[in-house]
Amino acid sequence: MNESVREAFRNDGATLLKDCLDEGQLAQCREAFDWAVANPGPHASSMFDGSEQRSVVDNANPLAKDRLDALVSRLPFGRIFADLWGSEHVWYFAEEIFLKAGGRGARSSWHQDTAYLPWAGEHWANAWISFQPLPQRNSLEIVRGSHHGIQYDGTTFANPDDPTEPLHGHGILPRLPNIDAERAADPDAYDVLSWATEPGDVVTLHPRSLHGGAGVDAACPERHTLVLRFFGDDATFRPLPDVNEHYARNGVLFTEEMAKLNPGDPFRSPLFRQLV
Ligand SMILES: O=C(O)CCC(=O)C(=O)O
Repeated sequence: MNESVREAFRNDGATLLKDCLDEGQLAQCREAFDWAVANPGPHASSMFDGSEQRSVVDNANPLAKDRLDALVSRLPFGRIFADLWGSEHVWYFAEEIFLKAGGRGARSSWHQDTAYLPWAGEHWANAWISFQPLPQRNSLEIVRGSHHGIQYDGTTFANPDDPTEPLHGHGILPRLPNIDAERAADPDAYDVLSWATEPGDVVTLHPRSLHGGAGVDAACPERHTLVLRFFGDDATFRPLPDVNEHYARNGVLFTEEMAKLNPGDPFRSPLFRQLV
């Protein structure tokens, strides 16, 4: 791997891995994605307006775990992230899926995954794998370098009038800025990265990066994206605020396993498939 790619990920918190997956690997990812849509887990949310607007989001579906653990063993991400981070070991955490169809809206609100997941350290990455060619304006957007900036509160994702509605609240973490509103007033208000992608390309981002966007429109009416999450040697447990009934210090995924970890512990568990 070229040093400039490592440097981009380290400094910017995101980079495009061009032609990362071959046709066969991509077909296996697509099969796993389609299976996950057809077999939703306990964290799934979906919307269908009865005509054409449809969205599905699911996260760490326990029904899909064995299938996805087997899939990632056949993909090149262990080797890629070991090299990208300079980590001796790489583990697979879990997946998230995003289906957006109907050609209107459906931007993902800006957020940092680390407002929802008890994670700290440099060796974390989401591999964002979309199955359609995406113009830049329909692709994921990432605020450059924000993985090293402020840890904001999350958004509830539940208030269309306020995309910054705090997840944890009580003023524990700073409220998210309204990035879309600020950019509407000044397009240069944030240094935002995004790339047009072709099937086989993978956008990889540090999950603490502020990211969002990737809506659909008439020219790009549909997007199916499989996100696979990985971590390495410099990944630790960082408890979340524990101040409201919706969230615990361990987050909402693999909570029993997470309860065994103390602040600053290496993020390890036999539950997560070691790839390298
Ligand atoms: O694809 C999207 O709309 C959002 C992606 C995302 O939030 C993530 O990869 O963590």
